[in-house]
Amino acid sequence: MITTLSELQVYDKSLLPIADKVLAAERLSFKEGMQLFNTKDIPTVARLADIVRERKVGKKAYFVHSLRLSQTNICYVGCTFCGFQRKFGEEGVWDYELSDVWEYIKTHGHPELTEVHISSGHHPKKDWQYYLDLTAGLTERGLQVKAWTAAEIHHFTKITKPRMSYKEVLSELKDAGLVAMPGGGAEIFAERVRKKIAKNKVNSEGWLEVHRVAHNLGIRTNATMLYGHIETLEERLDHMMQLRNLQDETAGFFSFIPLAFQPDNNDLAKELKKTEFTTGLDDLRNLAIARIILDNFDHIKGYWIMITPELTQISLSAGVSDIDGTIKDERIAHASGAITELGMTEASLIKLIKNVGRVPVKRDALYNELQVY
Ligand code: V47
Repeated sequence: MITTLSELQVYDKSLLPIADKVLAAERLSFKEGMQLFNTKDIPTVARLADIVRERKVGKKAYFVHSLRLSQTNICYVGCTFCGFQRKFGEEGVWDYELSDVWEYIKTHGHPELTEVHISSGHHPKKDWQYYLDLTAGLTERGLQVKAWTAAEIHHFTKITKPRMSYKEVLSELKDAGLVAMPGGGAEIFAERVRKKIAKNKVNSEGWLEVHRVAHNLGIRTNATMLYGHIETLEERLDHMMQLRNLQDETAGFFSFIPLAFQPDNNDLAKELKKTEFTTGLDDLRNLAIARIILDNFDHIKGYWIMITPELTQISLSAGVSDIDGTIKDERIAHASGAITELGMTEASLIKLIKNVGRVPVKRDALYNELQVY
């Protein structure tokens, strides 16, 4: 492991004080974070991130045997970056009743499966009991339910009668079996951007408050950030800083997952006339800076669905310690043009990690280690 400045070979000498701080495990300021975003010396940024990663997890790299469940794509929110959402009666719409979900689990389930990660829309008509029964039914089938973004929790408070609080909604879901929450719906916290791309979704204050309440109830969660559209680099860093502050308060986040904008079949891409994916360099820089800035997060996740398995493998040397999982049936990124497979086998994930000299660790939804390969 690199421990001295001379071993680091820093090309951009203005980064030396930052490198010093990272080697001494000291926290970086906003200004220093911006210096990392503005330097052309990405190899140094990646190496610094790798030092932080190694300090946290050593040679281990984590994955989960998971299944993505998108029980509906009906959504009334209308985020402009989303190609997944449909209205009733539109082409390509689907909407599972509970019996359809149990069939889906029968078809896709198998003994290795541990986590079901639910990713779907804000349905205008489904009642509160549906979500409790869905969570309970999956739990009864022996699966760990990682579900409901903060945006959905906010939506649930609106469909309960009388209107329940975040705490009440989350407590009932926890009693039904919910073990962890995904990090979706965070997008970019800066209201300037949020107003343009996700104006009907929970605001950033609400998103953070749902996670605060979840953490206080003992429900661990993740956090995402959608980047590569109209946000500035300052707004990316501000997003990370807000997460770092909340993590200082609650220590409830497991991992941070940057989500690279997928530029097809959505209004935002059309408006921006954007047809190209984020660059590999930007993806890598973003992951590395997240690893350095979010010193209180255990994991930075490289989401192979959106940045490809190849770049995810490289990102293991730039701060990433978790590569999500088998997934099997991803629908949100693919609705917006993702070019990756819908899922990956466990064997491929293990190979991806082993080929760069890391030790694959199969984990469950709560990061308990199930098997070390
Ligand atoms: O909230 C939607 C994003 C999220 C696009 O917690 C898009 O482990 C890029 O949250 N381009 C859902 N992103 C997925 C998600 C997630 C993914 C992987 C792991 C975890 C975790 C969570 O997908 C949405 C939104 O931010 N999204 N459309 C798009 N065109």
